[in-house]
Amino acid sequence: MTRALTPRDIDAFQRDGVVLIHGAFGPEWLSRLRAIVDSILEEPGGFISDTGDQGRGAGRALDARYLWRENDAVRSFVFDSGVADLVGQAMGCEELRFYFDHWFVKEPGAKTSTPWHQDVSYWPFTGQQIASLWLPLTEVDRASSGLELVKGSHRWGKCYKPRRFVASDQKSDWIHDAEGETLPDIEAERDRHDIFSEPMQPGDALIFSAWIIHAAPSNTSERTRAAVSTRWLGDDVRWRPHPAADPSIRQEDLSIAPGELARDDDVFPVVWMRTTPRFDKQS
Ligand SMILES: O=C(O)CCC(=O)C(=O)O
Repeated sequence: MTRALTPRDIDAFQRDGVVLIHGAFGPEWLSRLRAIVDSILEEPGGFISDTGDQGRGAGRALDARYLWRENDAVRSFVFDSGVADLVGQAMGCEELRFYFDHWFVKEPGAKTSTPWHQDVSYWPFTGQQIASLWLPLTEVDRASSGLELVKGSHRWGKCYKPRRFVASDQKSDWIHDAEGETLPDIEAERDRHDIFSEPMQPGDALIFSAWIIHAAPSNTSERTRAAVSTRWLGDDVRWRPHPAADPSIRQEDLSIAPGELARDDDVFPVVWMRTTPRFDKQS
């Protein structure tokens, strides 16, 4: 176990949809994770979107996913670092399955922002116990593309229509089939919301619900900004493939049928099981 979350942390996650854990990961993990980022920048693999034809340091923005399938260092972080333990405690589930790893790099001056969105809109699942742990590997604040989240929006009872992050992104053309309500213009109405927007140090972590609305501005600072999200599935999550869902995992990759719990041990491996009573049972 990395460390026990406090009742306050767990309450904050349940109430706000996000909790900040200071110093969740130490220098050893950070240096391993930064080495992974360097290798991604040098040699981007599949599942990648990259503006980087100008090369490093020139406003390049890149995101990469599903490295865990082939990269031992990523697997080690997912399985051995205690990351699942933090998310499992926050969600209050009995077991936690891994979905995928997602790396975000914005070089100094990268104009690419991550627009306001809700992760669950893009994913082929239903269920409340879906969350990510977002870990900055560099110092972040608003100028250097820190993550911002609309507190409490995970409880609005809405699954908004997904939209492409970058209009010209041909790889995301599955998004055009999306149904649902359009996300409100959060940027235009910032003052109507309680927005989490705090500077973070490398190793601080945010655990947030897949239902919460969040975004990250472009990187107007002079330093590279890198972060990794790991995505997690709890007890109530069911497989729900639909036209507007990310097709990276296909029905034929799975041993479960639509509507069934996401219990495919190869594609969504169990990484964590509860060994201590839940906080609400202790109190
Ligand atoms: O780091 C970013 O720019 C975006 C992160 C994000 O949206 C996520 O992890 O869901």
